[in-house]
Amino acid sequence: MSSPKWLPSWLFYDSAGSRLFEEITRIPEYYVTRTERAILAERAGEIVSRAAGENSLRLVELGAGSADKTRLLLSAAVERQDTVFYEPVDVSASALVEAQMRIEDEIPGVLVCPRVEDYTHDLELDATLPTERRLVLYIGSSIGNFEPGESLMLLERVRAALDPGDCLLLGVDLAKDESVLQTAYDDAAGVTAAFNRNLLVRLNRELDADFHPETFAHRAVWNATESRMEMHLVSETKQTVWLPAIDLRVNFEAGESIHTENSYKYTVESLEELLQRGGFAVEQTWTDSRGWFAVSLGMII
Ligand code: AVI
Repeated sequence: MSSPKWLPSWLFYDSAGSRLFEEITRIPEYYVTRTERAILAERAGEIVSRAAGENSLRLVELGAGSADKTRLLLSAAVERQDTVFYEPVDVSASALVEAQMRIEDEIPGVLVCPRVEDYTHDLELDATLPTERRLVLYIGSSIGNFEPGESLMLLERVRAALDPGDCLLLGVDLAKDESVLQTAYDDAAGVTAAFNRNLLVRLNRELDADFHPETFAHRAVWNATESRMEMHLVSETKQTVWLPAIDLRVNFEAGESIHTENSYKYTVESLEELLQRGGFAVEQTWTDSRGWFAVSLGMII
């Protein structure tokens, strides 16, 4: 048992967790999704033509599509060319089927070619025509949930799957006033708390554990040294939890925490440095008027 205790944040995303995350994206305090959407709504045409140059564009998305944000870029691409190939890459076949139906239904001219792949381990893309360029989307601040070394490895893996002229659009949340971050990760309606505790509900169901999720308090903490928001579940009592499926008993002191998530916050400089270290030349970075979120376009040269 490691000390301090931690659980990997990918465990959040069972079907209930994915629904709760969707709900988080709509709560007033969670500015992340709507701020990135506003940047893309204003800049989609510019981003697409910058990435395409004189060529036609094929969009690849890491993850099964961030709904209306992806739609903005696809619509901008369809305005430039009659048919746009869109390849969402995800481990979940059902999420891909859902994205395919939604996108093909809503944006005539987009042909969806889903790829069931774990892009955090491997990424293989089809060869493109000489007149085509790829634009890979990794938006939604998803990279923020990886440790710095993992983020770099992920970019290097993406780069290895691309050719000169291909681009990556990376969306990250920027470091800002602590109180804004604090309320975004600990909202008044308790949706983020439910999202965090759902991890224990999942362990109860899948590993037959006997966590009492209501005895764990949701804590969101700004770690300025590491430039990240942390989420924790803090045991309110001294207790022992049993996970029979893996024959494990875990003791908690009152006040002891399980660290469940890191959400790294960048600066424009650290974002551009990450892209460069990952092998991309920075073409342009766009932010919103408050400087809360950034999307940056990197190209392989
Ligand atoms: C998915 N990811 C970008 C979210 C974030 O902001 O780090 C997950 C999240 N955790 C709490 N609220 C939202």
